Amino acid sequence: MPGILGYWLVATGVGAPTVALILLFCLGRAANWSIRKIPGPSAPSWTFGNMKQLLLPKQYGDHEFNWQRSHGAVYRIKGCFGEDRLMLSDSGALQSIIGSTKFEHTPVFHNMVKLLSDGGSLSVVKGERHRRLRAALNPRFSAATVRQYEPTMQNAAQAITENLNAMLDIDSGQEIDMYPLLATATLTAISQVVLGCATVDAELIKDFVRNNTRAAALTAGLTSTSILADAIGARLPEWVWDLATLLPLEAFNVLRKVRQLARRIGRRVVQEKKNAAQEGGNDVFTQLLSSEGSDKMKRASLTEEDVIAQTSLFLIAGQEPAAHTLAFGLLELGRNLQFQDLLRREVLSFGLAYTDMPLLNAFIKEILRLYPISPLMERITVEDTIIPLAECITAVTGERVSQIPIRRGQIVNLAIASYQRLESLWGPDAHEFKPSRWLGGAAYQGGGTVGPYANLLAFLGGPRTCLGWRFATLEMQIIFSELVANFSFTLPVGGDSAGVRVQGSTILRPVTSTGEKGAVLCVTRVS
Ligand code: HEM
Ligand SMILES: *[C@@H]1O[C@H](CO)[C@@H](O)[C@H](O)[C@H]1NC(C)=O
Ligand SMILES: CC(=O)N[C@H]1CO[C@H](CO)[C@@H](O)[C@@H]1O
Repeated sequence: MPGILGYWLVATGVGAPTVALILLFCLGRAANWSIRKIPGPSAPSWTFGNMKQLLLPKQYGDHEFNWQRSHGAVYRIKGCFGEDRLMLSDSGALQSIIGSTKFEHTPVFHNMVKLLSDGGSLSVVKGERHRRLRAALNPRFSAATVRQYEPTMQNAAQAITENLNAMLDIDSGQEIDMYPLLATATLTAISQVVLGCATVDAELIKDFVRNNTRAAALTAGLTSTSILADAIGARLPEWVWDLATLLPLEAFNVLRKVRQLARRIGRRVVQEKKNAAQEGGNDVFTQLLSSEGSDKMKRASLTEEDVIAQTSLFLIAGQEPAAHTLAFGLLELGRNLQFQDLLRREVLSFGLAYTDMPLLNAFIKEILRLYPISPLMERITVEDTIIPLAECITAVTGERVSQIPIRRGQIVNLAIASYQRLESLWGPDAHEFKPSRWLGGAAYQGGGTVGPYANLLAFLGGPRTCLGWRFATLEMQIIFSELVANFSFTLPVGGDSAGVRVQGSTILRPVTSTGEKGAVLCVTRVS
């Protein structure tokens, strides 16, 4: 995502002068005494600090997981231009930050999401507006409501089977990129559940997806330039971002197109619902606009525009993360054939409800633990505050520290992937795929309250907990079951070296040997 400002800087040739200006600006910033006292790795350069190591590793975590081994769950790294940053994987610190109103999305994240979705989308709005919008949407994603979406998800899952059956030569173990099939399934499920879009022009949604894929391709890769650009972008006022997006550059054109298409889809759907004589459908938009729903909307002071403004966010947040996670899951199954067999046996045993399948649920937890698609999130403090720690650390001065005071404007890194691999919590085998850790009570039990699900932070937690976490869990139960019941998956010849790499830093994505997003597996029908 964050490549966009870098793209802009390079494309307009303003990179160098801007960098120089911002350098002067940053040099003037007062150092934060307390964070300085926290030990951390040395930085290879002043300009980039540790950011290139953190954000441009060959494989996610190359440096980060080593830093955690040598410095523990709280350490300091250097950002660009001498900035100090906290890296936090301490459960107490993470829990307190994600639950606190004193921490917000950083400007870079905020403006990025605003570009991709809409100024009025749930992920962009803050404070009271966020609370009200969330309160109106939460009931549509409660445990009971999500269960009603099961048939829709099942249809989407069965469509993958049908597609595969059409593609496969007779039981040949053919190499197939599973990613596009998974992405189609998650898009179908989310658009039907949210828009109920039986009648919306499927072509519009296809255009939306194609433009969104193009936008992602134009802005995905983090580079040295985009890292500098983000360091600068963090200091620019929001109106500069808003103005920048008006520039006639391809990336911005495509992003504008994505937003326009989403609004067109949203507006059409809302219009259709209003014209429909009968209130039908339990899709999210219908429910929000229905008489009972619209009472709620009035109470929440939501307008039709507010509903329309969620279209893009839902179509993106509801599709990609789930498709990535599913792809990581299939790849692990391809790597762990014995487990795959056991899982298949469980899925095929008669009459078990998804919630009663121990291996399936252990598997899903293990995949979310090892592959949180947002492995590293940033937050900024909006006022001076204190971060409490679950475990004391030792400052460079030798003093023991159980809480860290930080100033307004400080950026902290929520090291979600690191937290989920902390050996002190998850055991010495924390870096291994081992679903059985969830079976014998060996997995970290936490205070029982870290994140919404299994003490994991893959769905974050607090007021900005993933709205769709129950939806996503059920969807994964259904899709994994369907696929494992009907097909077996193995890694292509050459195994990991030819097949799979995890790549990315703000979003974990499965990549093929050629570096493109994908999950190539040999697929065989199970008779
Ligand atoms: C495995 C799948 C998924 C993962 C790992 C995931 C993860 C996350 C994370 C980490 C956030 C917090 C982002 C932040 O504030 O920094 C988030 C927010 C969100 N997610 Fe998900 N998500 C998944 C699936 C879904 C699905 C299926 C939906 C839609 C039904 C969805 C809708 C949302 C929305 C609307 C937000 C914004 C919440 C807010 O700001 O209040 N997600 N998700
Ligand atoms: C983006 O959407 C437009 C329709 O608004 C479509 O004509 C165009 O082909 C799409 N772009 C891509 C890259 O698919
Ligand atoms: C086409 C096909 O064989 N589909 C099967 C996939 O697995 C599910 C679950 O076992 C079956 O119900 C389908 O018939």
